[in-house]
Amino acid sequence: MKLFGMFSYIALLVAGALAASPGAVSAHQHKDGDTRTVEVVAKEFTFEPSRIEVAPGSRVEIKLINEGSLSHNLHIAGDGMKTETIQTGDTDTLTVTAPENGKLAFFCNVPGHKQAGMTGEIVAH
Ligand SMILES: [Cu+2]
Repeated sequence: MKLFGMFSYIALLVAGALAASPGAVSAHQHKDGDTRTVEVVAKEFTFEPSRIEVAPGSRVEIKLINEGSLSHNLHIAGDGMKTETIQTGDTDTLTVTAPENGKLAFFCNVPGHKQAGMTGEIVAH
């Protein structure tokens, strides 16, 4: 029974590896069970949490909540994905696909905020 379970697991891994080749995007869509929502609180001048650990290739919905007194947003470095700039008490969501390994850096692009410490990272591992 235990052995059979292991074979099933290996079969799933092999199936996943085959599916991942050219159709990487659709393979990830099959992992919808991996999509999770992470609430990130923005304040002056931090994101909490500033480090979000996710499964490689999984989809993560980031729900940005502004609990500060200034406007904030969340930009993914390098790929142009971002939330709206939101006011105190507002929220906005952004869905990102985690890298297969490595990390995605993010920051608030309201002038001066990144420099003041509003940075974070989504780490796949
Ligand atoms: Cu900000």
